[in-house]
Amino acid sequence: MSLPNTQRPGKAPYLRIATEEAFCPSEMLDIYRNILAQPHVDPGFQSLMGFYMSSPSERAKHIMRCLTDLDQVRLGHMDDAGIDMQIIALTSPGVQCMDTATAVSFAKFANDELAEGVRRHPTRFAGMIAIAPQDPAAAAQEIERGVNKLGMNSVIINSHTHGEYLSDLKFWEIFEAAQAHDTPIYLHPNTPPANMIQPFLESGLDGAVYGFGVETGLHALKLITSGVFDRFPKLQVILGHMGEALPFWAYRLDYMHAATVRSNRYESVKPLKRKPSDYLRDNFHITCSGMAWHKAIAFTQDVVGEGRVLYAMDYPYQYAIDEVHALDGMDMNPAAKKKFYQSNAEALFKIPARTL
Ligand code: 1DF
Ligand code: MN
Repeated sequence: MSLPNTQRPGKAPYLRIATEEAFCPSEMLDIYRNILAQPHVDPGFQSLMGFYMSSPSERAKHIMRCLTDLDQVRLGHMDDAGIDMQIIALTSPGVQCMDTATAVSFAKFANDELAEGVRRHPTRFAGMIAIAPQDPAAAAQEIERGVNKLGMNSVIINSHTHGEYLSDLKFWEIFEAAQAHDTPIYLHPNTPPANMIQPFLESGLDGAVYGFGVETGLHALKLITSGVFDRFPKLQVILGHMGEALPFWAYRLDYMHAATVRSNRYESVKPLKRKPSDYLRDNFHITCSGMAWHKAIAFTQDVVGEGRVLYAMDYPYQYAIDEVHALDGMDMNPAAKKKFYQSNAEALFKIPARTL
């Protein structure tokens, strides 16, 4: 067994832009503390933030210290890991565990805080717009404000909101705004909702280890099968964690979705204009957050194209310098590697292109 390489990665022929990086204003922790003190707490939220906010473990303490910082702690870690730039989003579940009024107002507060951080460090940070799906009209307005007033060009949504999925028509105003402003939506994981979590929770599999991926992959698939992308053909959704395994499912999804439609088995499974995998190829971008694994990355590039697979670290949850060395060392042609680390992110998040 060799020790992980934690040497500072040197300059590379590309910028390293990490695209699923989390932050949390300390004011959000105050709101979370109140939610956790209520008599009925969502079991996923209790398991996730209840843990990080109270555990004396090194992991929890490291994460809490990094999350709240948008200055020297974060920049120091980025320098140590060779990360040129972070695309930063409010950490999961963001405002989606809050009541509607709190969620709408706190999303604005968090976006203002993040915009300030980006203004302090404009060459190192870019931000995603947090929204409250609880109020789709307000969410659409916040996307407009985020783009026009705060200079942010992407949206973060942490999967389900109180057990509801964006495949429900009542949320589609959000997609309309995202398409109109050309802002991709990062569909980031959340813990499974109360009516799904029990079998995960009893085995300790509800979090990033597996529950996140199952729940978020399901959410993305519900978007596809509900016809969101037939209605909003330019909409772009970003998935982390190697597409929450959907590229690996593509063949079976295509076959079985077609078979299900043909047999009229469910009222809810309507014909789509295209195959499920066609939407993966045209309406999704995929990051390698949590999956610094060349074979999975190469497979995904093969399924959705080199222009749609991006680097992410998932700071501070997976702050692993050795993974940067592993990805730098991937046997991948230099043009594709530059797209992966730099140019795809510059295009998708509208970052002014920089030379090295
Ligand atoms: C964890 C992982 C937490 C990820 C996250 O946000 C998160 C974790 C609260 O390990 O508990 O974003 N992740 O994306 O893998
Ligand atoms: Mn994450």
